[in-house]
Amino acid sequence: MSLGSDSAKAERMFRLMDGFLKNDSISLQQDILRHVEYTVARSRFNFDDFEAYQALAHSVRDRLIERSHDTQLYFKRKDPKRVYFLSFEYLMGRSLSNSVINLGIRDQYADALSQLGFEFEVLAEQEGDAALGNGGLARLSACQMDSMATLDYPAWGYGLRYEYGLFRQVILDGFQHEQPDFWLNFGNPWETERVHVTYPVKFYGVVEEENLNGEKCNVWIPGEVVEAVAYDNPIPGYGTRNTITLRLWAGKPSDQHDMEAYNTGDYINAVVCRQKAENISSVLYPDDRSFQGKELRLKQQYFFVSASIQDIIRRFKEAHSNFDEFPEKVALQLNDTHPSLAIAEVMRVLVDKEHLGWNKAWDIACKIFSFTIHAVIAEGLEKIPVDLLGSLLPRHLQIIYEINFKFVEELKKRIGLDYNRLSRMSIIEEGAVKSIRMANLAIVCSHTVNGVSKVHSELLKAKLFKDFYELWPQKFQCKTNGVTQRRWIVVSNPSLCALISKWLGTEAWIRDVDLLTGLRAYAADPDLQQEWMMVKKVNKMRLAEYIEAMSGVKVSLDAMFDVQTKRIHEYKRQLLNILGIIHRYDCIKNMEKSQRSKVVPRVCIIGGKAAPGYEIAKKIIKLCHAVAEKINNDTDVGDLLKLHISTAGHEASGTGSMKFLMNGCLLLATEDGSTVEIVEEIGADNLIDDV
Ligand code: B1N
Repeated sequence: MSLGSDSAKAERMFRLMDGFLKNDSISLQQDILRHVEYTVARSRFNFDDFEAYQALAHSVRDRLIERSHDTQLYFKRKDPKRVYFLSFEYLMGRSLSNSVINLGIRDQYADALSQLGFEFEVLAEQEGDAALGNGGLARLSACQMDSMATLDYPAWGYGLRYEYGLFRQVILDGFQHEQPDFWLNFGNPWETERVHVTYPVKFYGVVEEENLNGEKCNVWIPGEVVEAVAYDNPIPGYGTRNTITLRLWAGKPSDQHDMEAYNTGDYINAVVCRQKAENISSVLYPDDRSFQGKELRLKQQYFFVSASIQDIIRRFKEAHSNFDEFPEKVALQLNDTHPSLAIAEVMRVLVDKEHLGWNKAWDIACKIFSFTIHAVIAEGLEKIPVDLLGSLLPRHLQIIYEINFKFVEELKKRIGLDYNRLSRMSIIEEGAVKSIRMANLAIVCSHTVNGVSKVHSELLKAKLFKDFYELWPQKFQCKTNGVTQRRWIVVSNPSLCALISKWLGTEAWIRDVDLLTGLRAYAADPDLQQEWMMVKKVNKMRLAEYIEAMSGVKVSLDAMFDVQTKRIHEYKRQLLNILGIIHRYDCIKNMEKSQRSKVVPRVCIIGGKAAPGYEIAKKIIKLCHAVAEKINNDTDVGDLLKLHISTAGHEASGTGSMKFLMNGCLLLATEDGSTVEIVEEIGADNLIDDV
């Protein structure tokens, strides 16, 4: 990648900046101190761990910005087809360690910090989580961003900048209580606010027909306009300069909507109303897999979709004037149905603003969208009440009706007047509450539809979307989920990372995960096995210390740690787990004392949040605590069984198991989702079936 401009001015700028920031120990120390002094505004002779973390983060951010500029410049020149990933949720977690590892300067930073009297690991602990998502789907988005950056894709991620991430869980007397996660409290060093990248997003109002050069044209006169402001988060690839952007939108009051429009003469109220705009992006909905049809959620979805589409079209128009080229330059990936209003929005822009004509616009839309489904059951699919959509986005409702009308007409030609099938496939669901089936809309428009594991993808074809599969078999694909080894081994388990690199004799596996199979050759080597056990033991000690610090429960290092950490859901069967623990307790109690020495001691660890309104899940949490209370205080059973509940059949894929497996766990699993493929991958000789 080159800076490239040959103008004299650019040359001079380049010389003035003295090239790129340097990564030797002295330069890093200077940068950190400079940020302590001028960014954090603390004396460089007196600053604490948190201030050191802030300065460190800003010095890393500088390096990310350099790469991000280069990346944009490079792709602007090359003008390749860009992939735009639209997701309502991203679980990025912490960025510091991940960034310095991907930049390849972790050791240099550690060295620089130790010279300043700080420890990298300690400062890294100062960072909070960016928890802008619920669980698997949101973390998958984050892992995909890391992979796209690493594989040099010209990609962008788009989403919403929630001010409150997923609620914090507090346990009082065994019950879950929710507390707000105002994660931006101490500032966010990773993001850049782009005050000039803003777009108006319209809501409510009416649609009027106008005459434009003899042609009928629809004009949407909004009742409310909110400004979307871009916040850019750099995502560095590993071992490459490619640094892509996760662009998150925040709501700001719009100046377009003149204060007079409130027409009240009441200045105070007018200002208070403006302030409401910020509410759009304020809070993440904490319910996953249950769908409620709330207006604010729909507003959030349209808000981020509309801003993203405006941004994408602006970028396209900078280099192109003919929309025929749009599908060669733009690919839009819909992460579940949450961003699927993008389809109606693209149609609205192409037809009403760019005046392309319906057929041409539809032809373009059908070439640019692809759709990932994460749901397993029909009840999990989003349905938007027609009345709600019609009031919030009147023009979009018209467009969706038009798409559906044309689709159903076409369908009649293909399948005849099979009214049952026609009504099943229609984008509009008739019934007590007439609603829009967002998944049907997304399938009709997308060129590709994928499930997230083999069994899930087959299920979509055989059950959930059978009618669509029979119509368009070529659209349906499987893209089994994965997780990035950069986060889930390199960042989270440095000693295992060192072991793997040592035995493979290379770090290439950090880029290409398939190379891990090279370890097979040494699997039987007693030296490797011993080193591996040692890594696990040390990690186990760290976990035991953490458990004691968090809950006061002392656990034995000789026990087997039996962990289930994920959202609390009936289908995930935490209840089965806890019943199993009660049974084990019962067996130990009823056992002859002499027999007890044969029992493998266990520490059972259950962790996860319940959606605030999910009563049964909350009761499961209380049950776990009640059982733990009983078992952990029974001196008769001692270390043979301990239960720690962390406060922190229907699975489409499941990704948690991958994270544990790549760190050397034994997996006790149901034969669903990705487990089936995990068995294929590890081989039958590593499987105990039917225990
Ligand atoms: O997506 C993950 C899968 O590994 C899991 O099996 C699957 O359950 C999960 C509405 C969801 N499905 N649906 C959601 C999340 C948020 C929301 O508001 C639905 N999450 C999944 C990744 O493919």
